[in-house]
Amino acid sequence: MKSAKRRAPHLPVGEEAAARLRAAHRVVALTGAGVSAESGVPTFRGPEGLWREFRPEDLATPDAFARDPKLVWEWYAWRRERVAGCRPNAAHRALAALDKRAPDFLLATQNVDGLHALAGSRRMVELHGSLWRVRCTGCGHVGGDRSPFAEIPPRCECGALLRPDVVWFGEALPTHILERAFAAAREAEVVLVAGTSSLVYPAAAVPEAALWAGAFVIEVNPEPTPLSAKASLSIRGRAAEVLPMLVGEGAEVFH
Ligand code: BV8
Ligand code: ZN
Repeated sequence: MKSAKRRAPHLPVGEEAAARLRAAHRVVALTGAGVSAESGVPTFRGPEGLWREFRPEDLATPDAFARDPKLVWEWYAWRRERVAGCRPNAAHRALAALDKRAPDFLLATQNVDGLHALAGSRRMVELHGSLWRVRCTGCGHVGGDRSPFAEIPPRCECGALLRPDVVWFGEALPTHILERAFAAAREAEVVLVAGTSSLVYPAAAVPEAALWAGAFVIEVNPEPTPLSAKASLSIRGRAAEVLPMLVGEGAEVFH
């Protein structure tokens, strides 16, 4: 039986959120660029999200790649360089701890930076792919590692162009990954949504599906988002500060 969705008004929000997370058997977490902001990874919509004068939406599309694969690869090479110097922060570590603690857990991330895996998250799906993988536009081979490319744009042994193994705007997410995220969301008792502007779909529909199914949804973001009014609890704060308190024994500091 799913725990009551209604708030416990007598409890400070942080303490209630921590209590719900501790009591839940089936937990899902959804993260976005805000969780990696404190590791120095540029967010998409933040001021530092821009590369040269391009908006991410201009470069992260099949059309942009068809038009100018070199330009698009220069952008991804620049992001790989930036992220290579970044380390997981306390938010990533708190989610890795939650993965170890919760009986039934899934982390669905929109981030392509690989920091959740570096922090030790295991039960996880990368909804939008990874900066550290490439896919051949000819033979479909998927591979790649963290070493810089010998040439930009890089090519596959078969001679065809390689592309980043990420989901571009206008492209469908891998069905098995999407289904896993929505199935877990529909079964979850508690869903933790951290560091996302909740603007990009279908990722932003994951907590909505959970709410429909009666889950308790906790949002963590310094700014309000379109999800804030719908969430069971919306906590204003930075992920690296709030998530350790929600997951750790330190919830009492919310007094
Ligand atoms: C698809 C990989 C169809 C690439 C990414 C109109 C309405 C609704 C939807 C659409 C629409 N028009 C088009 C669409 C669909 C589109 C979409 O949703 N567009 C949006 C912009 C409206 N979606 C798609 O195109 C998807 N595909 O629909 O396909 C289809 C279906 C079947 C068959 C064929 C086609 C594909 C979407 C995936 C695109 N790829 N990334 C790459 O990375 O290069 S999306 C990319 O942007 C990220 O992965 C992420 O998802 C998104 C950025 O969002 P966030 O991560 O939330 O980051 P953002 O900067 O926005 O916000 C950061 C937040 O953190 C802020 O709220 C901030 O306050 C907070 N924050 C800051 N600091 C902190 C913090 N929080 C906590 N702690 C802090 N310290
Ligand atoms: Zn190939």
